[in-house]
Amino acid sequence: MRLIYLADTHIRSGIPENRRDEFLDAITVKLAEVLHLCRQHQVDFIIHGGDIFDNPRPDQRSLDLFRWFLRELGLPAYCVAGNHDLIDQRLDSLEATAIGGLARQGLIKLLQPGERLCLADSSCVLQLSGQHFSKSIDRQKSKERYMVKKKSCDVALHVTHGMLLPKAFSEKVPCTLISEVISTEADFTLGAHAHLGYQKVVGNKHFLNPGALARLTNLKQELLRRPKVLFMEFNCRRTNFEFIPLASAQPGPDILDQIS
Ligand SMILES: [Mn+2]
Repeated sequence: MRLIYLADTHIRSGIPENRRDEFLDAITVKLAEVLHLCRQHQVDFIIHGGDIFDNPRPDQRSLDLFRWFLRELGLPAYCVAGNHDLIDQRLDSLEATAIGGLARQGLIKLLQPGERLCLADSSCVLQLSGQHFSKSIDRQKSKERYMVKKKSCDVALHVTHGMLLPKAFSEKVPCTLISEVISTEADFTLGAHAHLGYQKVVGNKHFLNPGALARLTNLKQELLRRPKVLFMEFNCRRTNFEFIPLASAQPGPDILDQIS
């Protein structure tokens, strides 16, 4: 069983403040490369970690681009909602958003809180669950939204859109540290929302975030970072994973304003 995980595409037709290129063209080229990678690696499905769009009700060009991507992909696309996908960051707005509409049309499958999907082929039984963004995701003491129980499967994978981090970067930003959720039974916790990404392995538990496909700020790290996707392969004997940098992503200094 093979999959590609991507996150934080922030599809929009307007040009973000710190970008100097045509943002929608740049994201189109990257999504075309993701399609190519999906074919090359013969994936069975993709997972999107949220912030598909930059706005809960994107304009037609943005919507058309993601619909084109899904049509060309022709495979299941499992998604969680990011804060940008929700109206006022409210989880109860999901039905009224663009991604709520895509789910109703059967074009994407939203991983709903508490739901555990069982995806099986001849090589592996995978448990897939997810957690949309919510205002309380990083404010709960129990951190329960990052926790899953593993049940009758070879591998458990949990997708989250919250500020899960190896270490805090600011006292002002609520976050959840990986060390606080280490008792999860998920073998792989896939992160989004933290655009710079990370890879942390504790015992046999993996916490992987390839980082945002879109670079929106001109932080020094963003100038240096190359957007990536995560490829994963499971079978009864082993699990493989690899961060794949996108060849189509332009160097940061060519597309981002640099602070003088
Ligand atoms: Mn984001």
